[in-house]
Amino acid sequence: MASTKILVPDMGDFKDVEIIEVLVKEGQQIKKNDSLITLESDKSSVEVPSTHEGVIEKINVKVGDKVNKGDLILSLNAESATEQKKEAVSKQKKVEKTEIKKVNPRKPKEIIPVVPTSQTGSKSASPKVRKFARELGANVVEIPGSQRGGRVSEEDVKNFVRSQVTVSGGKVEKKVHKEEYQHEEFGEIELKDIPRVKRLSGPHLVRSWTEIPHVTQHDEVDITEMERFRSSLYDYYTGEKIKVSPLAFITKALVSALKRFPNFNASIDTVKEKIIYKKYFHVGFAVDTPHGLMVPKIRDVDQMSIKEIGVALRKTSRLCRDLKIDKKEFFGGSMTISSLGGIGGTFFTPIINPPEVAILGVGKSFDRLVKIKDKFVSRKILPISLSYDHRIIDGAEGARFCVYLSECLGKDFAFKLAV
Ligand code: CAO
Repeated sequence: MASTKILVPDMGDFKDVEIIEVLVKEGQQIKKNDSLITLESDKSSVEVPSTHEGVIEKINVKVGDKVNKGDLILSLNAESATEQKKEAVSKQKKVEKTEIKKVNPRKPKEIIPVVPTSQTGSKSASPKVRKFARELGANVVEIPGSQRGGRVSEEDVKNFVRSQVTVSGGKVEKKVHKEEYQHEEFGEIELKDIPRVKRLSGPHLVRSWTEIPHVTQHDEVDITEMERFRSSLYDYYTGEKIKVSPLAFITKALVSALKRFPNFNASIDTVKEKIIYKKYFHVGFAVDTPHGLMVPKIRDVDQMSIKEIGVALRKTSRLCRDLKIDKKEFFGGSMTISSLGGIGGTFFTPIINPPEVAILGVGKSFDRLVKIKDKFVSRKILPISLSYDHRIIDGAEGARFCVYLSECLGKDFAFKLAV
C-alpha cells in the first residue's frame, strides 16, 4: 500500500500560521494541486495545494491549529485513488449510456442556460475572496460564481450576502422563510428534483430581479399591414405558402431600434463604472424546452433577411430542445426577446437577462375594432412589454423605443425594415 504524507511546505517568513479552513475530507479523492487547507497570517492568506494525487486516509490538522514548515497535514493512499477512479469511470459510463438512451441518441453537450455556475462541491476563489467571504460570514461553496468556470469574485460575495439578508431599522436579518405547516399536513404530495436547467437559471433570475431596478412598459402595436404581407408570402416557383413567424419581423424591427437607441445594446461595468456599448447585434430569444427555459443568441441579425432570421429561429430552438446547442451560444447577447405569442396571453413582466439591460416581451396578436375616420375597422394588435434597467435607460427613452418599434412594425414596416 502506497501511503504518502503531505507536509506544510516552506512558506518563507511564516511561523505558527493559523489554519482557517480545511478544504478536504477523509475518504475524498484529490488530484495534484487541489487545495487542502487555507492558512492565514496578519499579512495574507494562502491555500496549500496537494503535491500528490490519491484518496485521503487521515487528516492530521483542524481549523484553529497553528502550523510550521514540515508539519504533517494529511496522509494519502495513491493506490485506492486508482481503484476509485476506475470505479467512477465505469459508473459514469453506465449512467451516460442510460441517460443518452432516454434523452437523445447522441451525447448531449454541456448545457448551461443563462449563467455559468459550477455544480461541484468545491468552489474556485482566490484566498483574498475566501477571506472576504468568511469575514461576512458566507460560505464560498454556496456562492454562485460569475467568472470563467464558476470562479467566485468579490462582487459575487457581495451580491450573495445582499441576497441573503434584509436590513430593517439598522438591524441585519437573514432571509429565511419557513412554512408554518408542512405541505403533507393538508393532503397527499409528491417530491421531485428541480430540473438541472431550472436549478442553474434560478439564482441568475433572482440576481436579476433583486439587483436590477426593472421598469416594464406595455404597449400595443398595430401590425395589420405587416400581418397581411406575412400571410400573403408564397413561393414564386412552387406556389406554396411561405411560413415566416411574426417573431422574425419583430427581431428585425428590434435590431433597427437597437441601432437608433444604443443604450439598449449595452452592459454596465459596475466595478469600473463604465457603460459598454456593443457594436454587434446578437439577439437572444427565450426558448421553451422540456428541460426548462433556454436563451440562445442569434448572431449578427443585422446582416440577415427576415427569411434567414426565421430559418435561424427554427434551427436554434431545435438545437436547444435536442440539447445539442453549444454553451457559448447562451452568452454575448445584445438584447433578448421573450415571445409567448405562439401560446397566448397579452402583457407580462419579462426579467432582464444580465449582463444585458433590456428585454422585449411579446404577447399573442388579436383583432380589435378601431375607429378610423368615423368608421370602425378591424385591426391586428400586438401586445408588447419592454423591461429595461432604469440605471441606464430612463422612462422617456423607454417610451421612445416603444414608439419607434411600433413604427417599424406598423403600416410603413416595409420601408422601415428595408433600411
Ligand atoms: N401573435 C400571434 N401568433 C403568433 C405570434 C404572435 N405574437 N407569434 C407566433 N405566432 C404564431 C406563429 O405564426 C405560429 O403559427 P402557425 O403555426 O400558424 O404558423 C404559431 O404561433 C406557433 O409559433 P411558435 O411559437 O412555434 O414559433 P415562434 O417562431 O413564434 O417562436 C419560440 C419560437 C422558440 C420563441 C417559441 O417556440 C417558444 O419557445 N416560445 C416560448 C418562449 C418563452 O417561454 N418565453 C417566456 C420566457 S420567461 O419565462
